Amino acid sequence: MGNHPVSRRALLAGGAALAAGALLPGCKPRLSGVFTSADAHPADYPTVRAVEFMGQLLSKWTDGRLGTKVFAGGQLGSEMDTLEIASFGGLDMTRVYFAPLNAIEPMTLPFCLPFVFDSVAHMRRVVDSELGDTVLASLRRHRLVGLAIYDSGARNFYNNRRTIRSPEDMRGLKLRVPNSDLSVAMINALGANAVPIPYGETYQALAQGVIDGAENNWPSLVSARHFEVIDHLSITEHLLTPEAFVMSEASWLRLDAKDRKLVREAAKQSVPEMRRLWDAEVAEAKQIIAASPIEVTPVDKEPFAALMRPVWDRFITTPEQKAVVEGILSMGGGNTA
Ligand code: GTR
Repeated sequence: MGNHPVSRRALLAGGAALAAGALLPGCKPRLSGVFTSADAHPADYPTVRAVEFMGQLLSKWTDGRLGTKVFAGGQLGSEMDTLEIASFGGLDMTRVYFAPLNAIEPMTLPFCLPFVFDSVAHMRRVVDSELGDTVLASLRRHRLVGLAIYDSGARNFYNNRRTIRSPEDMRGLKLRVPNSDLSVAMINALGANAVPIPYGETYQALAQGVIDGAENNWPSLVSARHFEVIDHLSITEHLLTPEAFVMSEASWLRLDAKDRKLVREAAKQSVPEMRRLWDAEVAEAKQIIAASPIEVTPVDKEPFAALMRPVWDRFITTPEQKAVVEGILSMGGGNTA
């Protein structure tokens, strides 16, 4: 839903000018310390509010010198776009799902494996541990500074063709996935046909029948209005992949050591706030779906896991990736999503 081309173009032009050092004499590279940030979700979504919360902390700590301004609703382009813009310095920050990072950095793949996390509590334990820092730090080679990892809950399949109880029911269904080879492979492993489409174009593709369904978490199903154009939801919880909040290295390098510390601290403090907002958002979305005509089907996850599990070996190939996967598994068990 990127229908604000003017702000996007202006921002890109500004970034390109900065990158090329092509500023008019007398112009300072940064007119204010307000960091521009992008998000595919609408203004009231927990990820957007968490980045705004971070900005409020920064503003409080610096008497308004630093802050954040979030361009929500995909105004600045798809998540792949905003990652690219941030990496060349045209945007200070962006919040993306981990899947669009797969094509950029293989160390992001472990968090995107199906059934690798067994609960929200497990995912939170992992991202709060050194493993979270290791994965965020891997983005530095792509001129991105990882600031925080946010929740994204459990993802389920939904469609407007039929009830999905087992993988056999998925045969031939055209299902939208984020733009990532791993996402495509895991859906195709179930016998469905994966169709990579940017998040912001999914509603239209569903409404027009270009695809039969998609998969996502409860809040996205509601906030992106997918629930208005689907009939069947199956609780597969096949992914508990989190969200990444990153800063452009170019913007980071313009900060002095004290401000970098403040940015890191504010990002860190935004995580518990995000989780508080997130848990409330999930509960509300579940209520909205329960009150809708959508058929909600609990499923036996085992047959899904058995078919999807082989993609792990295809995408986890380096000793570094394997160490992350082993670390994740060693922290599992016990809690339910
Ligand atoms: C959502 C995620 C978005 C977007 C989307 C997707 O859960 O928060 O950032 O990536 O999934 O499926 O593309």
